[in-house]
Amino acid sequence: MVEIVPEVKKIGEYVVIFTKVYEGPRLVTDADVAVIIEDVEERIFLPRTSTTDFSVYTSKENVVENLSGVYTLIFKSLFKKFKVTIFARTKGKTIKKVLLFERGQTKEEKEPLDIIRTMNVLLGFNVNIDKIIYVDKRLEKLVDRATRKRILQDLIKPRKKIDSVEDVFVGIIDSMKYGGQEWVIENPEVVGWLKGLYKEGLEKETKIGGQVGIISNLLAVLGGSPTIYSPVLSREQAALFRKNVFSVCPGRRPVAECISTEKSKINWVFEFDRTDKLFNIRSKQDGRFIAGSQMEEYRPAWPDINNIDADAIILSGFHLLKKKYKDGSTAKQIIKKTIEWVDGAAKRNIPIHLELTCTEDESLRESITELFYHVDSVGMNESELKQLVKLTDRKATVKDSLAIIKHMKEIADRFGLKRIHVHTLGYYINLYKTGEWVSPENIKKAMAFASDLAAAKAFGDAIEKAEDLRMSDSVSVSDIGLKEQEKLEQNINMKNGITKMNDYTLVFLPTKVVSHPKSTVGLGDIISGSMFVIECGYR
Ligand code: 8BR
Ligand code: GLC
Repeated sequence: MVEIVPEVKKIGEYVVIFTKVYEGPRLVTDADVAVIIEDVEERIFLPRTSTTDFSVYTSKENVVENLSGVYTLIFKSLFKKFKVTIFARTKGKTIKKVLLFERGQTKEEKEPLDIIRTMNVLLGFNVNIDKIIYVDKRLEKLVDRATRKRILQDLIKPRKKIDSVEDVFVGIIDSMKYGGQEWVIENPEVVGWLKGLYKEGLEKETKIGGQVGIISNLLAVLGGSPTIYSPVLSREQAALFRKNVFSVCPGRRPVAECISTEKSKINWVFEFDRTDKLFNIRSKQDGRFIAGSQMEEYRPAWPDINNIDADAIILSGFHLLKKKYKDGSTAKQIIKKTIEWVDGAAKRNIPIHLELTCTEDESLRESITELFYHVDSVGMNESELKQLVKLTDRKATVKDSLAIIKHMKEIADRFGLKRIHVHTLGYYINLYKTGEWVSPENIKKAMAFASDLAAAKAFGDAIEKAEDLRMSDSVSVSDIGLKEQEKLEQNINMKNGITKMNDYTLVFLPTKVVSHPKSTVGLGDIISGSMFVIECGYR
């Protein structure tokens, strides 16, 4: 690994920057080094300087001299606060470091992408295949009159789980009315019916699914090399991963070398937008309904935490645990084992985030909350927040940011969380134990980056390379988000998106929203996942 090790000194009106470049323990004496200095207050650039013709401009007065591998730049400056960006090129590879110089001290300033590229992130345990299905008239034609009648009847009191084909339709329509949901398939015959949808030409595409699959691929696209743990990994699942995603099996190896099962874990995702209709019932929003299959093998048996090298951990997938398995083990036992594993990671000071998903079964939801006492952070959308609060307060609402904040605070207090994050269509809210995480300014940077990612993904369907992030440049910030911001400024004394609430600090960000998104499945995962990783990089 190549690393830039800089030292900045201010002597009278001169600034001296010494830079060393290391490749592992070896000092690189023939690197090309370029330095850009930026006055942060006045936003003035000094001429860029470099050892060779590496940079576009070089000035005669300010030259980086290579003194046997100590690249030295001396220049005159009265700036009190400035930013130094150092580039080093060796063997055709260029790396960058950004420093902020203020009141005689230097501090490293990291950019979100640099963090993603350098953090060791471990993600466990849900990886699945998402079969994306069109919601249109062709779907209606698959059921006869009598079934249609039953669907319309069942809509009055949905079962919130799938025992029959009717339940799949009820789930789609209920999600169109009240927002995206995920129900578990309890009858294997329905799986057969869902598998047949491709023959009807209703299957739009096959994507990687599950929080672990989605977030790890995103980190890899942006230049990271995350590690996953998945108890179920078929050849078909493995083929959907980017090449720089690794897996523990048990050592850290390329995903393709860690195939553990023949059978894939498959979910069916019915994506709809606000113009879609099913049996003349119109959708009220863009969203999706997920029919989730259950599998005996789909339960974690965590690898030894002491053999794992991680700077941050993201956990998810507990919503698909079965209450009871054939060998007699239960979801509760699996969660208990997970807690022991989490405590092991906590002893090693590795920050741990739990990402929630729609969990219809109340007792499973209740068991999942046991994990809250042990992790540092939890993340969710507003409907998942509502499901959580409903465990204790049946009348809970999440109608606006004030209601959401009230519930976030209750949960943070109840479980002693260091961090809780909620994303909605239009704004994100994060709540932190003051002084126990990172500065609100850096948190805002992480939130803004996550919003750009979500906008780019909604706009273009997929992010294939880091440059695709630019697609978010043309997307504007949501009016709903801006209105809620005003409300919070008036009601809870928030300034610049930040306010204190007893032991907690709240950070609010109105976010970019694409008016006609190409796809919405997995957006929440990339928002929560990228934000948490970047914040960990600022710790
Ligand atoms: P979940 O996947 O957890 O449901 O989160 C979905 C999130 O995706 C929303 O909270 C919202 O922030 C984001 N999102 C959606 Br849905 N549609 C979007 C759009 N059109 N533009 C930007 N973000 C969107
Ligand atoms: C849940 C679903 C998975 C989907 C993901 C998207 O994990 O089980 O199928 O890809 O949510 O957020």
